[in-house]
Amino acid sequence: MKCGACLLRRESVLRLLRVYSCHLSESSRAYFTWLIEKEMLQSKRELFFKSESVSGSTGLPSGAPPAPPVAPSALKDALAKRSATLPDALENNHHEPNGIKINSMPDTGKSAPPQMPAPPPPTTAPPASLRNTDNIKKPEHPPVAPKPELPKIEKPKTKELDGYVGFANLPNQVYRKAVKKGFEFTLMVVGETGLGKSTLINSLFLTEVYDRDKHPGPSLRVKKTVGVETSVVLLKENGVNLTLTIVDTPGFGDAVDNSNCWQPIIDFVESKYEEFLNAESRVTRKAAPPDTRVHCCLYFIAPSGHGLKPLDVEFMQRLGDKVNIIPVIAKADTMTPEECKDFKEQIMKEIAQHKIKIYEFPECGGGAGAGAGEEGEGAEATRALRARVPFAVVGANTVIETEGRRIRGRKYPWGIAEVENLEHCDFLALRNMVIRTHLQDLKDVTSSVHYENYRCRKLAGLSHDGKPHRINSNKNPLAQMEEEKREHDLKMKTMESEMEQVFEMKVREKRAKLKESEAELARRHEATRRALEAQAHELEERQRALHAERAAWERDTGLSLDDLRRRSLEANSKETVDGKDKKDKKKKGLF
Ligand SMILES: Nc1nc2c(ncn2[C@@H]2O[C@H](COP(=O)(O)OP(=O)(O)OP(=O)(O)O)[C@@H](O)[C@H]2O)c(=O)[nH]1
Ligand SMILES: [Mg+2]
Repeated sequence: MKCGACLLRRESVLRLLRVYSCHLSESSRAYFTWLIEKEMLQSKRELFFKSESVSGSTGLPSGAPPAPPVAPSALKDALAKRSATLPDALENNHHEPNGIKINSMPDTGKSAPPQMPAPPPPTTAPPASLRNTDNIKKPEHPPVAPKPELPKIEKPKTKELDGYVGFANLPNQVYRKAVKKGFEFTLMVVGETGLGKSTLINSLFLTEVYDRDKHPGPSLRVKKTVGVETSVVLLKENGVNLTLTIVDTPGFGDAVDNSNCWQPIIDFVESKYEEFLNAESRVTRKAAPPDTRVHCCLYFIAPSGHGLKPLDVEFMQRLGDKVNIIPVIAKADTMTPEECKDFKEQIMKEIAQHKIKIYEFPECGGGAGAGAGEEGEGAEATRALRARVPFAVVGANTVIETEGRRIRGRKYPWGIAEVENLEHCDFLALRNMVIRTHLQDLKDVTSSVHYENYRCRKLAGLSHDGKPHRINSNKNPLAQMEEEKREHDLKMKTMESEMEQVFEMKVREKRAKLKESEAELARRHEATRRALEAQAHELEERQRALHAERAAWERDTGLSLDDLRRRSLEANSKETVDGKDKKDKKKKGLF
């Protein structure tokens, strides 16, 4: 390396040369300037590194590099627990008694570079469906865009560090940040009515996710879920917060016509993707918009023992590429273990036969019980989990006391079906899988596969069935606008003619109705007229009969009605006169 004074001298010579270059021809001057610039840049660079090395020689201690930060004991414990779930052990790292891996200094007495820990293994393996590229649904008409030439990225070389820098602490930072932020998870239950969806949700979280008044215990239960119900609860465990969103859907299958009964559920799932996409695409957006997407869907299969119903097949086929489906056999306490085993085999056979996409466990599990360094144990646990699919579950809201134990279960005269007993059902395996070991993987698959599919479809202008609803090519925008305008006009004309047709139809209907009511009125009028005529006729008949009766009576008695009337009038007037005389006499007697 040159000394500082030499470098300064070189720079002043270069400046002089630049002044001199003004007298050169155009082309020579350009070349000369370029050369001088290059040289000056080089000398500046060298001067900079010179000063860096000078200050560096006094700034840093030449002794041992600073020890890595020691994690607080609570954090250590948490890390120890966490490292127990990491599938791959870092073989070259030393282990502290509490299970935390801390870089140790080799005992050489001299300052030696600390052993750098290998990058932490991912807590979850990459989603299986990501590895399986068949799972990523590509739109049928992807927009064809010219491929931009990407700059070549060189593979970074591995460098040995001379000391401890501190980035080995990165996993701790991520861990702390994640714990502080908390976790979000959305679980959906779908299936026929009365299969115990709402009951299982309560059993899953060892708490009444639903209020007791709204959802009384099994013996009192009458409530039937009638719409998509969303309940959000904040669960806390060892300082970790989990915001759990439960989506309970109304049971289907009991209607006469079940066509499209899946639509409200598909709409719900897609509306959540839409919300997320909108939040992501805002001009001013949050770093991490709230994730309300459905991460897991427990699909309840009736314990019929015969296999999937056509409705189950149809439903799972439609929902399989939109959400992580985990099939579940409901009310497993109604089957014997042998029946349950056969039923599971039958269901898996049908799932494969109908090419239904269900959630696939990642190859080397999310670490179900895999301790640090225990290679293959995670894979073993995953294999065991896979063997249990579809999970046969029992749900109960009641806690029973038996032999001094308090257990969730269903009490029968012949015994108790325990919810959390792996010999009775797969409830515990399901809960461990969804919450303890694969929650993050479920979220990852939702985000990187299902949401990406939706996003891709949406941005490519495809409808949910994968058909293009808009011409989308790399045409010039004006032509595209023209085309869209033409389409719009055409649509308007079609709508106009449709409306005219509807209008004409309505007018025809109205006219027909008017004619009908006119005819009805005429009919009623005619009927009334006839009734009146009949009454008049009857009256005439009666009158005639009366006259005949009178004539006969007059003939028989020799009297006429007029004579009778006259006589009675005379008698009346006589009575009146007699009465008056008597009164006058009385008056005279008084005075
Ligand atoms: N035998 C048995 N009965 C159960 C089980 N789980 C729930 N039940 C009973 O089944 C009935 C229906 O349970 P719900 O949880 O309301 O069923 P649901 O699927 O939510 O019904 P909808 O809301 O109509 O869709 C209740 O009487 C429960 O006690 C189970 O695992 N085994
Ligand atoms: Mg319900």
